[in-house]
Amino acid sequence: MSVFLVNPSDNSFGTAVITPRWLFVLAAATPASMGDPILVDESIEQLDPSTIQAGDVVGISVHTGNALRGYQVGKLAHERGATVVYGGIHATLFPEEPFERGHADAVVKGDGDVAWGQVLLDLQAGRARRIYEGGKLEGEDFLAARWDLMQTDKYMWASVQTIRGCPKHCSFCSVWRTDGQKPRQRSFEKVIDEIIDLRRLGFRFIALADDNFYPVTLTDLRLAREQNNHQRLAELERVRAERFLLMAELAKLPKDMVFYTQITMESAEDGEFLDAMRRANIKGALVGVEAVTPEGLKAVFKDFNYAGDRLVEQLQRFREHGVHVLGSFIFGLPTDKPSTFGATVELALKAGVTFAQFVMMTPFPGTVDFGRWEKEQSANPTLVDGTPITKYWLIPTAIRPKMFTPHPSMSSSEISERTQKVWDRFYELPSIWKRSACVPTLKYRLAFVFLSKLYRQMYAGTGISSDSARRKKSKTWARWTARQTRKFFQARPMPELMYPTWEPRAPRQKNAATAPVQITGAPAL
Ligand code: B12
Ligand code: SF4
Repeated sequence: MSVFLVNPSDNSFGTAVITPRWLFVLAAATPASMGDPILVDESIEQLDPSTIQAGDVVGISVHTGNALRGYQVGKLAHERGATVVYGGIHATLFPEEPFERGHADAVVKGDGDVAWGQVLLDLQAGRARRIYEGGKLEGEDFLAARWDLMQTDKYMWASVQTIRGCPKHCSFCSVWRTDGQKPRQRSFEKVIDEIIDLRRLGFRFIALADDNFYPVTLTDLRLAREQNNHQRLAELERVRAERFLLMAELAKLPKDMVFYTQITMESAEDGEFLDAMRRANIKGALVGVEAVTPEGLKAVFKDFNYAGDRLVEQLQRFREHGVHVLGSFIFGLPTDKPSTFGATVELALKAGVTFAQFVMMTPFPGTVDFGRWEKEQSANPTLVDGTPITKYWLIPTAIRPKMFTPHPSMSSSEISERTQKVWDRFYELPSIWKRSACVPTLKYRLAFVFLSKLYRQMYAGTGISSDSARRKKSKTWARWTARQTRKFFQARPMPELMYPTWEPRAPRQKNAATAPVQITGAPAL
């Protein structure tokens, strides 16, 4: 019996920007008695179904955007006589859908670090169940990824997770529901050991694949103090202290290492934290700006962000502390007007963000926005080719609408066209060249230009472009650019790099709320 793990994607570029971490974590969760799993990342190349034999097990991860391709992969694997198991955020939110659409034999909800091994052992023993509750594991139970199984010449950045969960509750995001609002932090020793594994292999660019790298704000600390909530204050301080310990250790790694993460805007007020990030070589962060007006921020429950000039100042503070910003902006909010598009891109340029993404409002399942929309649609559902629009991920990409929720004053095509213009304006060559001055040498300035163009192109090829001809052209171009760009990220492997010797630390008490792995439902096999 061979074990396959497949990361589904309709778009294969031959080279991928970031490693899909789950693939290498589940490889680590595969019992050694079953041998090394075969890893297939379709963002590099498509699965060859003929490699699957009857009796094999195929694990497939689905998020909402790749669910349809995931179900096709499940069908192909099932036709080859394999047992098909699904997991990932979409399967967690809709555990019945893989059975209805993707020939699932079993589904894992939640974290797979423990549950996946259990599924495989149960399958081997002929006692597998339909649904496994993987739960929300504590940080110390997260597994280190099996980087030894990675095709090192195919990725630009590797991804390491340091914390899971986010205390915020933005209306367009499901993370706080699926991953929980309580931050689950890995110990810094485990994170550093894994990063050393990667640097030894020749990876010096690492994405810290966290929901929110800044889980404790200065406001949280102040409120806990004002409320004399000693227990909460102690917990917040413990979480924060661990962040600083991690950053202090990151700072000791080889100087050529570059980290990148995702963070909330409030961190701009925390100079001590930003300085620690700079010392740790965390050179960039995706900051969810979302909207540039107070009404827009209110609409997405993100009124902890600032608007207007105050926002520009906040974004500039990151730069002042040596952290580059990838600003993330959403278009299509009910409060958006035609003038919002120009104002947003001008703000992004004025604030000096190094990269920017302008995404169309998408109601992701599990979010407040989705719940509201589903309710609105329930009386008289809109159908596209027989599929309710609230299940848009099941609509083939070629006919899938670009926008789902009608806007009060603009048509979907108007929003889409205006969004394209914003991308074009931000990524026009003179603007990119000006921004590229942030890197030291001509070689890196060229890399910056390539990366900017690739970023813009990959987005055009994966959803927001307006026609299929443009998508096809974008894909060919992105394939070529991705190959060239990867060369800039290559580094000399450092097999001589030593792992630090860690002082033992007292084990922490486990959180009683952490769900253990359970098996529910009737046996499937
Ligand atoms: C890092 C990250 C990125 C990175 C890297 C992506 C990559 N190549 O891996 C970047 C920045 C590129 C990115 C891009 C996008 N992302 Co993103 N991303 C994340 C983030 C923060 C962490 C993902 C991660 O690596 N986690 C670590 C691994 C170990 O955890 P995991 O994937 O959850 O896997 C565990 C379990 O789910 C389970 N599991 C997973 N698969 C399987 C399979 C089997 C068989 C089993 C048994 C178990 C199992 O076991 C694993 C270990 O416990 C998540 C947030 C999140 N909490 O998931 C969002 C998230 C996945 N992204 C999201 C979105 C929307 C996007 C974008 C569409 C954003 C955009 N507008 O462009 C793009 C899409 C890119 C694409 N085409 O895939 C959403 C997805 C929502 C949804 N319902 O699908 C999330 C949940 C964030 C959010 N705010 O809601 N993303
Ligand atoms: S968008 Fe970011 S800050 Fe908001 S809930 Fe999701 S992870 Fe947290």
